[in-house]
Formats: sequence, C-alpha cells, structure tokens
Amino acid sequence: LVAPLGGVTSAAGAPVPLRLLIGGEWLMGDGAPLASRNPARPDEVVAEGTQAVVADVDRAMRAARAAAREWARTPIHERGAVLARAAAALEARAGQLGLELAREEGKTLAEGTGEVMRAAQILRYYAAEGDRSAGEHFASPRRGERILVTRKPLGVVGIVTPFNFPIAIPAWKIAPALVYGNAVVWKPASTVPLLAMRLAEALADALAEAGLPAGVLNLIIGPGALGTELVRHPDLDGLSFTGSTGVGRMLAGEAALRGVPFQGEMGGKNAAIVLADADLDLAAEQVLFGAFRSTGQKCTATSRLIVVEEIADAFLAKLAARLDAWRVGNPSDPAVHMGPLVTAAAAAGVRDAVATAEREGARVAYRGRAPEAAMHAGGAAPSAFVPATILEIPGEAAGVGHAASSADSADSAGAPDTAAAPANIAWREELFGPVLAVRRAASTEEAFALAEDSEFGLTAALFTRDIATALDAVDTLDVGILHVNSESAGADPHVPFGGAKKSGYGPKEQGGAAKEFFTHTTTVYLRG
Ligand code: UN1
Repeated sequence: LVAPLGGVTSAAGAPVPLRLLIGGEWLMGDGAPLASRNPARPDEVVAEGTQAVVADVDRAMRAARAAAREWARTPIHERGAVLARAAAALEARAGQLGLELAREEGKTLAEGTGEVMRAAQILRYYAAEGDRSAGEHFASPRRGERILVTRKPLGVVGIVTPFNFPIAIPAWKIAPALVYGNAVVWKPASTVPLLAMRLAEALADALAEAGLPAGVLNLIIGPGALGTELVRHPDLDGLSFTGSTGVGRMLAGEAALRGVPFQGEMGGKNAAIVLADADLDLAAEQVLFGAFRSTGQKCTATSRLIVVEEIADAFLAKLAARLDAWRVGNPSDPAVHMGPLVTAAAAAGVRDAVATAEREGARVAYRGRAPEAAMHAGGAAPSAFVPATILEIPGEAAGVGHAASSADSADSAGAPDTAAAPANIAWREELFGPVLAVRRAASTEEAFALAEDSEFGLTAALFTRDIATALDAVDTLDVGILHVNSESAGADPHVPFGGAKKSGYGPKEQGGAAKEFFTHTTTVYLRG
C-alpha cells in the first residue's frame, strides 16, 4: 500500500526528499541527482534526491498494466469518488501547496493557491462526469437487434506535463484519464518535482483509502529523454502532452509510429487586439494580466499586442502606469504581483532574446524595475528575475489578406513564411517570459492580419464594444480559443481547450474532448 511521503512538509530550510511513485510505493530513483531550487532564492533547495532511469519507466509501465484491468472494471462512480476525495485533500492543503508553488515554481501566492483550488475543481468536474456517464443506443435495420456503443478506456496512458501549471495541467489530464478507466504513467517537468509528488500523493492516498489498485497512478521524475522512453514503450496505449511544439511533434511522431493516439497542447504567441472603441481601462488591466501574470510563463499568455494607431500612445501609457504599480519580488510575499522565472537558466534565455530583439530593431517602450538586491540571496548566483518588458516592433504593414496565408504552415517548422512578417524574435517566437511585443495597426482589418501573422494559434483576445467586429474575429482568427473583452489566458474544465496551427496536434483537452481522447468505443450488435 501507499507509504506516506515520509511525513514530509516543506518548512523553509529542509529540502523534501524526492521519490518516484511506482505500483503504490514511494521509491528512490536509480538515476542522477536532482535538486529543485527556489528561483527567488537560489540557495534554498526545495526538494532533492535522485531521478528515475529508463528501467524505472519500464517498472512504472508494468505496474500500470498490472493495475489497469481491475481499474477498468471498477465502476466509474467509484473511480470518480477517488477524484473527489483527492480534490478535498488538495483544498484542505491549498495554503501550504500554494506556498510550495511559490517556492518551487515562482508563482505568486495568490496564483499558486488559485491553481490548487482550480485543480480541485477540475478533479470534482471529472468526478461528476462519472455520475453523468452515458452510452449510445441505436435502432437496428434488422429485426430483433439493437446496436449499443460503449466506451472503454485506452488502457495505459502516458502523461507528460510542463512546469508552468505544475498542479492544474496534470490534474486536467490525469483526472479524465483515470475517471474513464485508464492507468497512468506521469512524467512531469523535472523543475517541479515536489509539486508533482504533492498531486500524486493526494490521488494515491485517495486510491489507498478506497482500497483500489495502487498502480493506477505512477510518477516518474527525470530528464526529458524519459518521455521518449515512455512513448516508445510497447505497453503504452496513448500519450497526452503539454509543452513545446518541438518536443510535442517529436513525441507525436513516435506515437504515430507506434499507432497510439496522441494529444498535444503546445506553444502560443497569443495576440491581444485593442481597437479604438474598446474600454481602454479594462483592456489595459486584462492585457497586463495576460502578459505578466505567472511572469509570462503560460502558453496562453498575451505575448503580442496589436493596438490601433489612434489610441496606441494612450494605451501604452495606461499599461506602463499599471506596471509601475506592480511589485516584483519574492512570490512567497503576499504583496508581490510578479515573481521570477522558473529557473535562472530560463531567465537568461529570456534576457538573451530581449537583447536579440533590440538588435533586430525593437524599441523598448517599457522596462520595469528589477527586484531589490535582497532577492538575490544566492550572492553571485545568476538571477531568475527578468523585468516586465514591452517592446515595440517596427515593421511594414502586415500585407492585409496575405499574412493570413501562413495559417496552415503546419509543415514549415520554424521558418517564418510570410513576406510581411518582421524578422523580430519577440514577435515571432514564444519567449515564455514577461515580454510583450507591440505593433500598431492602421485599421481593424490590418490588426486582424497582424494577429494572423504567426505560426501559432492557441488563443487571442479582442477588445472592442462592437459585436459585429467580434463576430468577424470569430471567423477571421485561426485560434483555438478567442476571448472578447477578457485576457488571453484561462481555461474551464467543461469546454474544449487547445489550439490551431503549431499550437496543437491531435484532439483537444477538457470537456467532451477529454472523453473522446481517453476512451475508444466498441459498437455492439445485440440480438437476443
Ligand atoms: C490558463 O491559461 O489558465 O501551459 C491555462 C499552459 C496552458 C494552460 C493555460 N496549457 O499555459
């Protein structure tokens, strides 16, 4: 049965020992040492231990396979009850987990606690889906026959998740996987091992309390290469991935070779379009949230701003005033609005990209204050902080009616293929940091064309009071998610989530889409 995580708490000071969860037991990996650090205080180790090796992936897959059959035959209501129990455990510990999110990932306390509550909401949603589950029944063209369509789990599914929502994204994959009867092998980003252990612990404890097979959820902490091992494992029946487009497409290729379904939620370069008739205060608030909450580390983050020329200066001034009022610092301090990036290495990458953008002609329209020296408690250690930065990108008009032709560039991996695309890294690439690239548009039509000037298509945000313009955006913008008068980030468990172009591959997540992905059907011709 499940051993507790060693009664481990994470009071600052004592690193939590890392464990893998395989077949219901918390085990040490046989691989290289790994430590996660507080990005705001690099001398503070949050969790440490050893990582998994390839053989651990195999053990986890076997454990999942051994548990899968009994789990699939457990009534869906009982499977749902496990999720509800785990949701209650997360809620009861939301304060502590929110603090651990701040310490290991760098999210502010408010966002971290909010993420834990959201994960609980997701688990409850899928628990209720168990109660709602229904199949289909058809009449038959033949006498004395009925046709039923039943849903069955895929079997053993792999789940590969990023660092940026260390609790919520895994929850929205693992919850549907489990409730629809699959066993899971989960490989989270190795930068957030403690948070992964916390979610796994809530679920494993709920399974143990219900006397259900412990190997239903297995946790493998280790390098990215283990994701490739997972998708190549002969026992794998499906893979759900969130992360970069490059890794996602590689894993999708492996899954295709194996003939197993793949669900990929990948990058974004999401535009906010602010038109002259918009409520500019609302737009400034929402663009600020979209671009800089979670320090810009969301695939749904607003990383491009397209603003019509006549209000551009006024709007940028509003944004700057709001940013000036933001406190940047240690995210464990409840007064702080923006923390560091997840690691100093990630921050160095964003700083380099900003320098490149400036060399490529971007003008700094705003650069926030760096946090106080006290944040750099690691002395000489490189800082994980990057100031909020707004870059204005010069460029030709976007070639109205032409730029949109990049829409189906799914096979052009990386190369900008639009003549009008400015060759600026901050406009083109997902930087995953607090950087907003701005272009001015002469008209609504040009603003839409600029929004379409991207190889990504996850979300967009449009700020206007005109319903006809909003409806036009629905038809014009090739995105998976469109927000009218709200920020580009955000997701709800009951509606599909996922993107177009380079942002997504395979079935979408959440809502009914999750059931489609995590099950397959058997059509039963039934005669008495
Ligand atoms: C959100 O916008 O609240 O990695 C969720 C990401 C997305 C989830 C975004 N998969 O940022």
